[in-house]
Amino acid sequence: MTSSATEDSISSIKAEALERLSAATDQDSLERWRVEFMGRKGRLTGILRNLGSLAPEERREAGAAANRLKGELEAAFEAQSALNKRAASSAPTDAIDVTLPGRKTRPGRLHPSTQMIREMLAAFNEMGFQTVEGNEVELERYNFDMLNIPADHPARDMQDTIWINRERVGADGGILMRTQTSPMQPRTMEQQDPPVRIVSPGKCFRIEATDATHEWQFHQVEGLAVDEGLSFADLKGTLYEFARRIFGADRKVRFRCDFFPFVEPGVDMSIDWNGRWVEILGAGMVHPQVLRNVGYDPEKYTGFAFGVGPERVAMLKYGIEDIRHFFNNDLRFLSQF
Ligand code: FA5
Repeated sequence: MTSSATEDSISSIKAEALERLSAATDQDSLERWRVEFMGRKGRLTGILRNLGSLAPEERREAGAAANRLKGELEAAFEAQSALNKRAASSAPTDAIDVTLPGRKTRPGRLHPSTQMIREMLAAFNEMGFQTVEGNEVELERYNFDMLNIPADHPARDMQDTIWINRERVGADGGILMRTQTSPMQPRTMEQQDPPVRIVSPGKCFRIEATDATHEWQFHQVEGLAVDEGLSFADLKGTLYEFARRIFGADRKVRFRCDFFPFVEPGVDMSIDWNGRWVEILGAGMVHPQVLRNVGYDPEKYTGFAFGVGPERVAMLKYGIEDIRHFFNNDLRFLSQF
């Protein structure tokens, strides 16, 4: 073989090797390429071996060209190998593997507050109360004025109420996040004549120093019954029956006097929790002024109302030690219900 023949074959090997290398996009074809061009019996090695048959002058030139090619092919090989590895690692990992065994889907579930509210509503619905829903953003008129809560009552203060607009505008007053579901009492009575028998669930908001039994957002279920001849016995009977349905017949229940400006007399009801009384609701006979405010005749009609906290009820029913679990969105808590 002559030197020029060797150089011809070096440049044709180079062209072919580089073209084939760019098509070797996986590790197997890359390895086949390496064996074919650079292996012990490979084509470049063949040329290097033949150098011995050339005259010394020609050998030097052809040897230098062959070594240059060797260096170029080695560098091209490394570059292609790196390219292949990068492509493999950035390949989509969410490709569907049809050989994987099937897994059970994890269905979502209702929030524990929602479950508790539904259970409570079902109990009251069976006793003849109809469910109505109200607004979370309320007018001062319904949250306070119509409920006989005086203008200087501390609950209207910045410390308890989250105000959207504190400024009084006409009879509606300011705008606030409702602090209780009781605005649904005058809202319902304004819309219909007695008899009334409703329950109204929803979220309430207060500026609270939170602790194990107080959140700044929580739910209430309001209840209201107005008719001729309703008495305190009806109130007690309804709430006893509610407690019996939710907690069972054996759970101890306690009524105590309490004050709310929109009832007279007023009570709260507590449930026995390991020897401790925990308050779950406020209640009472609807104040005559509240009936007058909506145009009902308090000489003809009487009524009772109550506001229950479903988170407190759930805590007692399921032994939850801290109300703050309800709104932390921790699946370890939520998935237990
Ligand atoms: C009221 O909100 C009255 N509107 C209840 C009422 C209705 C009285 C009708 C008379 C007639 P009180 O602030 O006590 O009252 O709240 C009633 C219930 O809501 C409490 O017993 C408790 O179960 C729940 N509750 C009140 N504040 C919180 C709070 N910060 N975190 C969690 N639950 C609360």
